[in-house]
Amino acid sequence: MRKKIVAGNWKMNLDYSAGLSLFSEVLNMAKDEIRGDQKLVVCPPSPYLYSLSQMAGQTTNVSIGAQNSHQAEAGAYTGEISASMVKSVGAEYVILGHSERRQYFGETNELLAEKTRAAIKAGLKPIFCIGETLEERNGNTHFDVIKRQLSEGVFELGVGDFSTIVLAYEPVWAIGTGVTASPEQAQEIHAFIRKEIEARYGDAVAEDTTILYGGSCNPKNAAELFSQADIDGGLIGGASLKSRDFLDIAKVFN
Ligand code: 3PY
Repeated sequence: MRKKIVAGNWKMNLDYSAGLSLFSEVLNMAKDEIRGDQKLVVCPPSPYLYSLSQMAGQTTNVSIGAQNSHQAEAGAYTGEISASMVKSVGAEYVILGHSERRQYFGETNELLAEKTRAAIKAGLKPIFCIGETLEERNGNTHFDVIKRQLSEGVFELGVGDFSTIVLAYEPVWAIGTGVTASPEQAQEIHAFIRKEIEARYGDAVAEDTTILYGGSCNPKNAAELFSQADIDGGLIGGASLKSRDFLDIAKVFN
């Protein structure tokens, strides 16, 4: 059975004390409300990673993730953070390839392949984001775009390394816009992604890969989205900044 994951991407929001309060609420609620076989991943701004990891302690169903990490192990890269640094402060996951990184920081599939390799080498589990723009969907090239993001971004990994990855389908037109893909639109792409994984790595790996939906997911639309056969949870933006909303989304699996 593949893992059900609800991950919160706080992006560049909340000051330190607001971040600690929010995470403490999430931890308390998760104790009573989250099933043992489910996973919550909280991805705060990097200066908070260590404190949140300490707070989570031995909690097994709440993990911490970074929002980015560099492709090099160390060196003269002012302002950057390596995957091993992220790992050393207690994080288990790292989001790679979010469309905001692709759009504002020029991250290409090739660069993301390097970042993914570095993250896995450091012992992190990448949450690797893919998704098409509105233009690409309207031009009917969305399947090609997703296929290329997969083949250039993660499909050169060996099967063992690929098995550490969580994929997140986030249509760019649904990020921060309040517009969500319909459950049918999302399921169509998730099924396509799973088929592509099957073609590359075989049926068992495809069946085991967790594929999240992201993009304006909230407590109102989560149940319908997560009830689709190939949607295994969500990567949550704005709604992860409110503990009640975040947990209500995660509770859909109860
Ligand atoms: C969103 O829901 O807007 C996201 O970008 C989640 O990563």
